[in-house]
Amino acid sequence: MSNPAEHYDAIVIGSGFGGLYALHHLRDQLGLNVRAFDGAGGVGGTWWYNRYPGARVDAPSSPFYAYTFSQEMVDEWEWTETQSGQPTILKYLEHFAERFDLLKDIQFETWVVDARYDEAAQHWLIETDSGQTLSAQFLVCAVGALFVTNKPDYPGIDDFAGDCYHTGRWPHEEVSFSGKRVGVIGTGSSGIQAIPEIAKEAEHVTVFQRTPQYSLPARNRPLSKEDLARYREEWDDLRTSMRRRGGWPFSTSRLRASEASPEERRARYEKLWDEGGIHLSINSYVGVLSDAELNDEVSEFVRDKIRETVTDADTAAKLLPDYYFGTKRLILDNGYFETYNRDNVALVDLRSEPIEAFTAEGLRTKNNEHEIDVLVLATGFDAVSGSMLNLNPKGRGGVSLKEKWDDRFDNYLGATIAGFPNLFMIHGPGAPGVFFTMPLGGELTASWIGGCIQHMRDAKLGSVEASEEAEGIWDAEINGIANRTLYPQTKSWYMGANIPGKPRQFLGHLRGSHYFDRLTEVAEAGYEGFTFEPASGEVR
Ligand code: NA7
Repeated sequence: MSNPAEHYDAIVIGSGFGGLYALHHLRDQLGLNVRAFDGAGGVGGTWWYNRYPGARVDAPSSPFYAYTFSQEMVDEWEWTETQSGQPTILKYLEHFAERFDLLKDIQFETWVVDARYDEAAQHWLIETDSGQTLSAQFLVCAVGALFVTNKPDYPGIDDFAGDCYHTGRWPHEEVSFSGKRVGVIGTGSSGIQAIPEIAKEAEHVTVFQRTPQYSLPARNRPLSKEDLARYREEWDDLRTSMRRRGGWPFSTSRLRASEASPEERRARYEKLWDEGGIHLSINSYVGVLSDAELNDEVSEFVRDKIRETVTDADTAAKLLPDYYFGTKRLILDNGYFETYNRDNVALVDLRSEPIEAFTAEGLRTKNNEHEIDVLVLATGFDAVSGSMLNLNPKGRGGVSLKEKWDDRFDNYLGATIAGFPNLFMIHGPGAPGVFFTMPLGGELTASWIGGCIQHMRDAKLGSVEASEEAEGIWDAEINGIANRTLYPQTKSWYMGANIPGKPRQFLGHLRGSHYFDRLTEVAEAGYEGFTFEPASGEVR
């Protein structure tokens, strides 16, 4: 790999929302020579892989889960539903790639299998699974916050002889459940979206639930032409509002629970429940995610809704969540709890009835045998850090990311790592990721990366690297924010708690708007927390 045939200014890995925008920004707005790689067969990232039945965005309204920077894109794309399905979002990303002529610079079905920093040359050396070697001054990792799938290691799971699908690797060809007995493990967003759809078709569905979840009615509906026209007209203001208000252009509630009577609060929860989407979480009262007593009240309200919806009392009892509302990823559903009123759906509570082993025909729980034809694993991801560790770049001194992140995912600004010069992450640990609107977050991060690269070009600098001291300060900032909330008290993938042996650490920045202010401040202060080296020679 010492003398690669091709050299680029930047290599982008990944062509989801973040990677596509990074390619466009660096190539078309900064004039860099950029190459992108994706192991998938097309653009889309998360939306290319997660094509399970029922997959749809859980944003308040589709136009805001989209690129924001181009008024033309806003004007020409016809969103038709408030919560678009996966096929629509994938088409949107394909349209974006075509419209900005990005495809010619993306190599699909190509995995980057090695990435090493060459300190003398101040560039990254890249090797792909097709044997190509390349170099680039900058490596932009847009490798996805939800990419590496989590497969349970139940005894004998590989002996199961029927079809097995993970929601995060759903096949491209149609999967028929007709006449089939289906087992679904996992009731996060993916399971809760998929189960009602599978139940409509399958002969029987058994859901194996480890943790009962809060899920709010999505109330997906057609997007009116009037709303769409208004969004287009007011786009500049809406975009500013999204940037300022944590990702969505809606104000969050400033109401104080203590100033309302229990009856008034209940009436407010009812109203927000009827509105659907995330409103119960962001628009009820100040402090739902930090005040345990208030959270308990909202939690109990949702549990009451589950009791009202599910007709069989035993099943309803098993479905009642017992952690703090909103401290695992909030789920929006389209008829999830109602699905348990169907004759062909059964629920197994793994807390009282754990899985003991799989067989060729199905699985055995503590007290029962469950014969199934199809197994659906909706068991989530090694989230946020998993895809960077999967890439496992080797930084200064040949130290690998696996070594660096052995016990903590140290980073600076969620975008850089000490010891890994000229490497940038989009939606890495320490960034807002899912706590902000992912497409806008990707745009803002890629633009910040572009700004840093431009700064280096202007000053003829060869490398940029975060300091370990800055990482420590950043870690304290992230945890300081998280520790003022109830999030750390719940075992969730936000805390790394869904993967056995994964270091426990809050993986995101909870104050997205503040985070992007911080990025700006750091740049304006001359990239505080970073050290630069002058270019060692002609920067290739
Ligand atoms: P999630 O939210 O991580 O959900 C995974 C589900 O699978 C969850 O119910 C887990 O239970 C369950 N799970 C995981 N491992 C096991 C084992 N070994 N046995 C039984 N059950 C298990 O992933 P999703 O794909 O649904 O959603 C990911 C994100 O995509 C989501 O947050 C949105 O941002 C979109 P647990 O709760 O851990 O007890």
